[in-house]
Amino acid sequence: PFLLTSKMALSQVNYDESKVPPLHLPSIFISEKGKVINSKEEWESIRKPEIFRLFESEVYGQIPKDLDQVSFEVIERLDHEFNSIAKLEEVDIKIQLGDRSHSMRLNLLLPKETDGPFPIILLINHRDPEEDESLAEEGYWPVAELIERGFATASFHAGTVAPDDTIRYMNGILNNLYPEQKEQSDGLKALGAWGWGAMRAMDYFEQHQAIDSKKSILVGHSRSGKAALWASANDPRWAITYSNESGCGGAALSKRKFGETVEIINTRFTHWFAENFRKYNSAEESLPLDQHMLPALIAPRAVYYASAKADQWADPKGEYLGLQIGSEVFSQIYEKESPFKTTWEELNGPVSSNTLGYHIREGEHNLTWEDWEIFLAFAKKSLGI
Ligand code: GTR
Repeated sequence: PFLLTSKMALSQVNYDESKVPPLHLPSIFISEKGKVINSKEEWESIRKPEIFRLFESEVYGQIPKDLDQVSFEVIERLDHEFNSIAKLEEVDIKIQLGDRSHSMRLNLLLPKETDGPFPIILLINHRDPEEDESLAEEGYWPVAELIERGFATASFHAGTVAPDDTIRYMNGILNNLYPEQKEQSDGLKALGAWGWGAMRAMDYFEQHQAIDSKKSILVGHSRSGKAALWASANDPRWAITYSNESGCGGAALSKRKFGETVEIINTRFTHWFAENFRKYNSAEESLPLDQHMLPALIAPRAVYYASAKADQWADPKGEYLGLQIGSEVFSQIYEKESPFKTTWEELNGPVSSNTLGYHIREGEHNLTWEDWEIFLAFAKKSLGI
């Protein structure tokens, strides 16, 4: 899908299961000092903060939490395509920190029929609807269907916090609010910035009378799915996190080196991950963590993954295994039963409990109505609606 440099010849991209190295994953339950973690208290006070810090320093970089003030300027618009069923709020969220400030745009649609409060679905969007007119048809953000099912739904464009560009990514919150992060090897990068954007959207939902922010769902596809997972690990306000085909650096285990690898992603997308992540280019064995630990950081809140069969670049098996192994924190620490009883090879149709779920569908890399439909059945069950 892109030009590989001579150092990373195409032949190095592995799609052969028999060539996947034996998996030696760092244990979720053994602390850095070698203590075996048995209880919720030990998990939350010892191991969970250790793992969080590892992801922050070695993979994604920090998401700064400091800000002085968040304010909202809302324009209610009537001239939009969903006017017969939904109210549209265009929200400019303004964040101030000392004498610095940044504004980001959020679009929120609320069902018109009743007053709510409505459960809320936020989509982090890195695709441009103006350049990509097929978006609505495919179901990437199926506003009408979500509204008809009684959800409020919102979306912000990734570029409103950090442009998705190797050079221009700083022209957002990095330059405007957190310039000191640019000098740090574990400093904020684009994926973290998009996660930060989701937090500011949540700030708006929390004070909105027509929104039930306790019934909140954060959704991201692919690169935005990576951001959604990291956002939710940083922000306990999300009830459900749905990562669609987020692959390398998201749902999939890096140490399998199947499809996209750490080196490839760090070389093509130098603006996504912390600088420290580059230490693991072609050296996944030395990673002190892997992506099975990311859903563990979100536990006991609900986590859902989806894959597509033709999306081998994102390593569907590595995505399933990551969630399956990570689900041990849900079952062993929080007594939430894991639905992932079957091996990958025996998997046959969507599997879910109230807290965890997974599906794989036919077809290519995309977020489609089919994905939403299967996911929404899980979401309703999980939220009890
Ligand atoms: C690809 C990238 C993946 C994934 C995808 C997307 O080019 O290699 O990691 O993020 O883009 O966002 O659609």
